[in-house]
Amino acid sequence: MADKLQWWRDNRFGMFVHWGMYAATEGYWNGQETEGIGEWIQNREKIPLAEYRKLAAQMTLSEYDADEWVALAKRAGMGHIVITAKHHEGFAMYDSACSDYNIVQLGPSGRDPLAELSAACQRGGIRFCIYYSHCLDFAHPHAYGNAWDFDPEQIEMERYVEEKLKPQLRELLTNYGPVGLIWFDMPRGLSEAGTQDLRDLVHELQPNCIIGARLGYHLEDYHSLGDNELPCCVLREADWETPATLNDTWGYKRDDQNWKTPAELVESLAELAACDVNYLLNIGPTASGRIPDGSVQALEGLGEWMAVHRESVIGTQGSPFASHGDNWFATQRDDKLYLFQRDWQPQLSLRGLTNDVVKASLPGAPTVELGLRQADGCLHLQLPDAAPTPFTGVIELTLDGRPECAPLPVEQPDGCIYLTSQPDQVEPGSAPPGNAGAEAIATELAEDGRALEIHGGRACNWRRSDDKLCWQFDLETAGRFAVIVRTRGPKYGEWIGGEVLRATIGGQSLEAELQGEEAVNKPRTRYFPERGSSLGTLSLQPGKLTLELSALRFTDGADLSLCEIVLRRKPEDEQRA
Ligand code: JFZ
Repeated sequence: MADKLQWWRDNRFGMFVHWGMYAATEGYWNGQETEGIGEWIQNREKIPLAEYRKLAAQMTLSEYDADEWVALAKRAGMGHIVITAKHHEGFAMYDSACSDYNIVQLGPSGRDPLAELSAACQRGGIRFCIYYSHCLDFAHPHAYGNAWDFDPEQIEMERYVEEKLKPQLRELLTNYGPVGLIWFDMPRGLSEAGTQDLRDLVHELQPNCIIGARLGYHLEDYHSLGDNELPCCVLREADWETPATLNDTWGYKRDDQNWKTPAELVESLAELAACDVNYLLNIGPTASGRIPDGSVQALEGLGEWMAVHRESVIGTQGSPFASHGDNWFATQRDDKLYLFQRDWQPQLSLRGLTNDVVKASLPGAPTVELGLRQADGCLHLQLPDAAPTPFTGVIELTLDGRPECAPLPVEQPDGCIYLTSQPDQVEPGSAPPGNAGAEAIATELAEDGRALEIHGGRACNWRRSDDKLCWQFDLETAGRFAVIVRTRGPKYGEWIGGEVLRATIGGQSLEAELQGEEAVNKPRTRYFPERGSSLGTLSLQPGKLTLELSALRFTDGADLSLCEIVLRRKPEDEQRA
């Protein structure tokens, strides 16, 4: 069966567009700047429908040029655009016959922005895709989300499903040409059978349309990480995507100028590609259809990097390595391996690759000769002192075949063994998998009905001291190693800690309280504070070893969320060796 997700995997990178009447408020209500993400303003401020609908008059589209949007997306290296046909507010940004609460009926221009974007995408050769809020609809009395105009006790969701949801899906999948994917969001109130019905309806109308990302009941074709959440390791078992903002809102807010820099965007994109995860990066246009300057600048900056390094990201697969180093990660395509350096260093050495490297070059300086040496299982690259191009550095390797790597993590030349969690199937009581993954042995559900699980390469919902995580790794030379665990705090919050963890390797154990004495600086830590805590030092003998980790004490009110473990060789051993 030809895989209908292949174009999406190959694209790697898409543009998200949050555009609706919330844009007309610019994040202000009654002259006051509002808190939170812009597209939720009606809900947050409990704005009556009768008043909110007047915003339609300001949706002039006077600066809207769909071809310009498509051109910007293409310059940034994006292969598809996902636009909000209807967000939670319930206002259709297209010509809908089944509800006059739409831009063509109520807006001053009479234009249908979705029709224009669909046509522009076709002209530009990129995929047109749709976001549709399928359960929250602040304008319909029988959908969720509006408890100030309607009585939630009276919701008969079936009525909303038949009166609006299904008819609008029919319109969208009939009148706007081929739709690459439809992005559902915030499942709530639908049964599994009702959700399956939506899937069937989409497929009846457009068999090749991909169903993403938050339909519900795991009935999506691919899954979504949390907003702006970057995974902690390669997610090999399923298809994933990270939806992300350029500032701190999806819908336009005039005064949110907290733009990510092109450097951050490049690093996030490259790292997501290395983790086998797609990136869906948002713009929030104004009521007139203008893309904010901060967004344009960020995307243009990213686009300059992409103009040189596109090949290292688009159409690649995630890293073949069992784990990455702190300063490098990788993607692959056929016999090519792309190495990324976070901070440019003239020497890059790494272990775990078993191929012969035929050629090494810099896409940013193709004529520069690089030093290349492979000895004792280690690859050494000698690079120019300064990076040839700004942002994340890229080295292209041509191998003697497809990349082959050691199946277990090994010690890197920096003296560290990095252990990350794979989202493997959890089989209570089974033996540790041989693929460097963590295995969660969740014996019983915790009191809140949830069990320890691996999500986005992180161990979470960890509540029981009889749960255990195991990793295997290969150690070549004996030594003393510090065991450092990296755990994460709540989104936008403070790192907490205070838990007591026990690590056991080959019969020796360490126990310590998490103090968070080490900083962790990666793109994934921008929204989620992450710190490293040492559990102490163990003497290890060479061989295939297993680390077991359990939690002896938890911190009230905090979620123990484990991102990564680092075994770091003590320097005195290096000197002796
Ligand atoms: C949803 C929307 O409510 C929001 O307005 C925006 O459209 C965003 C892309 O998606 O918000 C969510 C939904 C799910 C998660 C986070 C935010 N999640 O699973 O972490």
